[in-house]
Amino acid sequence: MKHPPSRPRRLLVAAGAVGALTLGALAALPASNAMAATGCSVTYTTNSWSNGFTANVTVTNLGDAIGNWTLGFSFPDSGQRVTQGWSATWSQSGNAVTARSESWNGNLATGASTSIGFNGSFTGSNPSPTAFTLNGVPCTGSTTTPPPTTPPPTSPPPTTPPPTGQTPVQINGQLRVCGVNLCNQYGRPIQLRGMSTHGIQWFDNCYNNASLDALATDWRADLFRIAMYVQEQGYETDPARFTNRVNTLVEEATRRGMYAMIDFHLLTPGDPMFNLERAKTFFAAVSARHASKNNVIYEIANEPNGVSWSTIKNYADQVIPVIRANDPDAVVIVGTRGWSSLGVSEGANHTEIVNNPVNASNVMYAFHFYAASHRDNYRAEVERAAARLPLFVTEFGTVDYTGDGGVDLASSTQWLDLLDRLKIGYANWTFSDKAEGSAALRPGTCNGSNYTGTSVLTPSGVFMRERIRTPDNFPTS
Ligand code: IDC
Repeated sequence: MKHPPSRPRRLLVAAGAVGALTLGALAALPASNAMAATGCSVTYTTNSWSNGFTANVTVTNLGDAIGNWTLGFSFPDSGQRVTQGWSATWSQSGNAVTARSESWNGNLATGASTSIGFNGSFTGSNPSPTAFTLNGVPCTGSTTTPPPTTPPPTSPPPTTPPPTGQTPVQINGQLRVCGVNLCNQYGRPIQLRGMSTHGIQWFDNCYNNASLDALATDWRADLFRIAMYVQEQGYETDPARFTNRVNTLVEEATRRGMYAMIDFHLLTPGDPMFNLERAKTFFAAVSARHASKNNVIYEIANEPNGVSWSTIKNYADQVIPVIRANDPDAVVIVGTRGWSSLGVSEGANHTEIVNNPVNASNVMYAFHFYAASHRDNYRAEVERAAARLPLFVTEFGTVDYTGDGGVDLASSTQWLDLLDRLKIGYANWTFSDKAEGSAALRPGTCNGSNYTGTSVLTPSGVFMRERIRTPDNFPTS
């Protein structure tokens, strides 16, 4: 722990805010340490179901700035367990729980807060812990522990509408996976809604100032997914050119306050291992370039197919560390078996992931659907999976799985209603003018300069623009 050189001790109102050092210990310490003010407050809130729960813990440092921290508390009931934590390294011994800061959230200035959390299980009751310590000092600043009997909220608490004139990234900031959700900088679950490019090797002319302005301001999209095919005349033919183009499009999304999702669009062959070295090279480059941004999401494998989950996991376990080495706090999305169907299209289901998740935190799993082809059994699987895994629909179509045919309005509406309810983010295939049903722009649109309004849109585009324009619900406290 680093302390600033000696300076007057801050007066703290909260009782016990100054460390519990004895006078003798004070005398023995160098002056700078003796002057360090300590103190903290913690809020601990839970949402529980039959015998599981999610706990969100906000830690506020009331003392001098610290460079790393350890939070400690004890579960009141012996059956309570931390099963999966995030935004800290969690451990448990008996009833005692410890959460150690990560490299990216260890620094806490005076008055600064950080939100961490975990999924837990319990056998008897699930009382909230009442005593917390930060670096060994009791957090008496004001500890809020709602009574354990509070039922989980059935609908999100009312939120202040976001200030107008702010972009999705200004409002939400750095995102983080929290339990099965994607949370914003206030630690609150959000849903991102946006569009995917078509293959940038084919429809590059569709991504220009006018079209991206329209996406940000007329469509009010939160998210822009950049589909960089690896094969089919994509990345493998000219890695430098495609890396540059992806970087430029990330910058363009950033300028407009949208989240940028970098899609390593592997598809044929479906074995991600075929592209492992390319993926490492590509993600090392783009994560270095965008490390300081707070709006980049990495999708490392579009649609693995014909391979087991353990092969996909093996790929992910090698690619994620490459990204994390440069950009430790970015959310990473992992494709799933059977064209990112959570395994369903190849006779499996999400439990193979639950039983063998990737070796990293702050990770989500991709689910893709095409509304005219994938219906109730896929929706039911998403609903089951969403209770246990953080999901992101990084690609879907309103049409059939070929990307063509008519819009299935009924199925598309059912899907999007489900995703809205579960707060699962999505990107629609495609913001392009290809002559196929899934394309949002009418053929020829990208030869012109107008991308706003509905006159340039296909039926799929009209439907998607309306869904995406609907005001966001981004909590700001
Ligand atoms: C489709 C495109 C189509 C292109 C084809 C082959 O819509 O124009 O010719 O790819 O590259 C996916 C894939 C996505 C597919 C889409 C529709 O991720 O690349 O795009 N789809 O078939 N998975 C399921 C459907």
